[in-house]
Amino acid sequence: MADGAVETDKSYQESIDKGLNDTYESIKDNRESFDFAKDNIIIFSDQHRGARDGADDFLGCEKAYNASLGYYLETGYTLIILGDAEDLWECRPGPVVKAYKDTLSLEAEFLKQNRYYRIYGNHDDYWEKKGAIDKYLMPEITTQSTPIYRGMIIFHNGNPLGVKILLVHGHQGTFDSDQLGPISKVLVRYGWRNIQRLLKIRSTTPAKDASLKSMHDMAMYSWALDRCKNGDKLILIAGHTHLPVFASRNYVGKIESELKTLQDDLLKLRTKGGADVDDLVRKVAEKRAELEFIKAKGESSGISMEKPCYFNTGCCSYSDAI
Ligand SMILES: [Mn+2]
Repeated sequence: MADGAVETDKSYQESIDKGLNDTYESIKDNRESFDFAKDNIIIFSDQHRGARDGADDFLGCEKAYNASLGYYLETGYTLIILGDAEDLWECRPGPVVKAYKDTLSLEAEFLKQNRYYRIYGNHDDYWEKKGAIDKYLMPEITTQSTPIYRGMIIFHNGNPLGVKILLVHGHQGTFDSDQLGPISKVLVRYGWRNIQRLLKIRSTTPAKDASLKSMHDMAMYSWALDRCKNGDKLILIAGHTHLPVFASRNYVGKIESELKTLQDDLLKLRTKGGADVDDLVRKVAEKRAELEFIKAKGESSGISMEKPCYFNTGCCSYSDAI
């Protein structure tokens, strides 16, 4: 078990394993090669764009997001959108597309330059049907149609090391997605979701529940680690939890580990005796303040996993865009 690991329920893990295995199998041929020494890629997920009402999570993020798109557009980056770009559980597609025409037009500029890929999540799986994309998304923004994938694999040109990066939204295996057949999906979308909206019942999804977030992160990490241990050189990049994870460490995990290093340094300095410790005490105190600040913001507990085979893109739902 990794440091700071969160116990994962066995049946939950099995469900996530199955969901990710099924998706991985089904998208194995959807591969793109890049020259990672030259090609820059930016991945955003979980914008949850709505209709500019009180329930619209993207509203506060719009300025920072559009500014970053402008920056990455001019600097030649390839843009990958990793799911839940629109919240089509809360809104109909037409009004959302209309509300964010400028943002979508910016995304379309990447598409025109063949620097755009898009993967759907659970909140925008409406786009799995090409007809829906052509009807709502494309005509408003561009005449160029683009597929929106279930997932994709990217790798370095020629793949000399055999390393693959799997890109999926990360909802695979959860109740809201792969466990539902097409009929159930329709019932959920048009039945349960309406009741939920009316009665303001909150979904228990990883994006909203801190302990589930950590459990879900651990489940996705464990799946990727298992694949690696079985000889598949795989790095998993997902979104969905709204919790950024870089090289298998979340933000809290990163700050906790930096704090521990500073505290150890301080202890060593004090043991030696005589040295001026004030500067280091201040650094420890500032790091502790940073940790308590992000914990109070609702970030879940520290995750620090043993192998850097899992990354999470976080979300685009805050004014600072993370
Ligand atoms: Mn999601």
